[in-house]
Amino acid sequence: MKRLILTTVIVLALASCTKAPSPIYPIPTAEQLAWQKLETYAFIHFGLNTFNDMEWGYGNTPAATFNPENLDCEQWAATLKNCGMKGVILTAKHHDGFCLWSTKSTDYNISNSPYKNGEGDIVRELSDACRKYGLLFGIYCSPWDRNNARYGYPEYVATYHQQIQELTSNYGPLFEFWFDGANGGDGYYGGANETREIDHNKYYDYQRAKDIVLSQHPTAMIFGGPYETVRWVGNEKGIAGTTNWCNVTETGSAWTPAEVDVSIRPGWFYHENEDGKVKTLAELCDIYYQSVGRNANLLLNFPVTPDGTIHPIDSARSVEFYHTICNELSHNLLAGAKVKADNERGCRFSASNVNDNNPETYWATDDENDFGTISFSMDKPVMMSRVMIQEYVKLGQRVKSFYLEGEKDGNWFRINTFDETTTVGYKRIVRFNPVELDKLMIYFEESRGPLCISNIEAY
Ligand code: FUL
Repeated sequence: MKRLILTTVIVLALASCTKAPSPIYPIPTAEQLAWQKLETYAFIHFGLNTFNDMEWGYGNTPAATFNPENLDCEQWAATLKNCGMKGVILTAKHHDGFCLWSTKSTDYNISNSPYKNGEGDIVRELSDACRKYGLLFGIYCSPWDRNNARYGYPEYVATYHQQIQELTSNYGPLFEFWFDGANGGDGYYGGANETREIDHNKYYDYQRAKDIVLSQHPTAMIFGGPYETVRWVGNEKGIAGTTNWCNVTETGSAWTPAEVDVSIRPGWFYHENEDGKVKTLAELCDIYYQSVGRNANLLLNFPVTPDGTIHPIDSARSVEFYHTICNELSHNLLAGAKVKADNERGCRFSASNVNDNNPETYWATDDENDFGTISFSMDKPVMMSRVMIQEYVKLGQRVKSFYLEGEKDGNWFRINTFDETTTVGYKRIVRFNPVELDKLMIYFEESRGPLCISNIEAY
């Protein structure tokens, strides 16, 4: 009997409880959401270009010039782990067509180089090191191939698919596959030395290419081509827009979050004359706030040296960068603050969900409230210079604009953020000059529907 009463009470409580807001499409897949939580991972550009001081090999550089003498993929993995990277994407083949594994698809590969007397396989070495160091592994395989005689003809497409097949079959789980966007132009092409143009959306049969990847790696993200699941941010400077929606694509309105790719040096490949041009700590921190802080993932490139290691300057700088960011965002000043909102949907959608440390709970407003304010009262005045906001993006990205106000000794004032404050998405971090506050207020001015905010922190 007691049990019956209890069940009835629970059922009644649930029935009287408001429904969750309806999703606003598009919404992310579970895989896209997991990918977005990675936030930072590394790129490695390494290949024939490394040994010939080039960025875009023409496709005729001899394979014999590939000879790293102290190659150590564990040094790469350890370095990347030490600077907080969650994974690494390797240029298994760049535009010059040279393959870092002993592919059956072309002779232009590592087995015809002096490295380990032709027995080497860098895709294997790095994927093994990643497993050992707890990093995810991804692959870049350039569709453009300036070496292949049949590039531009139907036969090359089968060759390209074979390369993808080999790379997706033999090296364990992949978290991302990169089809680069640079396509067609001049090249060696087996000695033809000419310019070949292709229609990159049609030529490569990207549907098939994607199917090959996903059939073995169903959770992998696809970068590039018409069926991509993550998109290029549009520049290689390390900057996402202050307004950054996850539903902007060339072809439609699918959820396609942005990835910010940028090199720690000016070039993607190593050049000795860039040893003094490694990005400064301040530049790297700006890049972080302008990528991860603007609802995008950061893909930070490390050009491996001809020796076969990550250069000590790059390694030291990136570790310093990681520690700086960790320090800046380590102590949440809103933990324990009193939270109040002007509108709450009720039940499990209360405002206090934004600082309960649980990404699965969120503050939601009523259906007619596509705006709202939330305030935090601190026990004692605190100095802050950064606010982080996260939407519950499982139900879609909503916020279109917001701003911050602070209160000190009873006076309210607007906080001048460095960035324009428009979209939020999975994560938005805004910076401002340090201010001392008793209270913080966030005004969400406009949204595509009721607000769904899962987390708010300040530092
Ligand atoms: C570009 C390429 O052309 C560059 O060489 C580099 O690989 C970069 C990540 O993508 O499209």
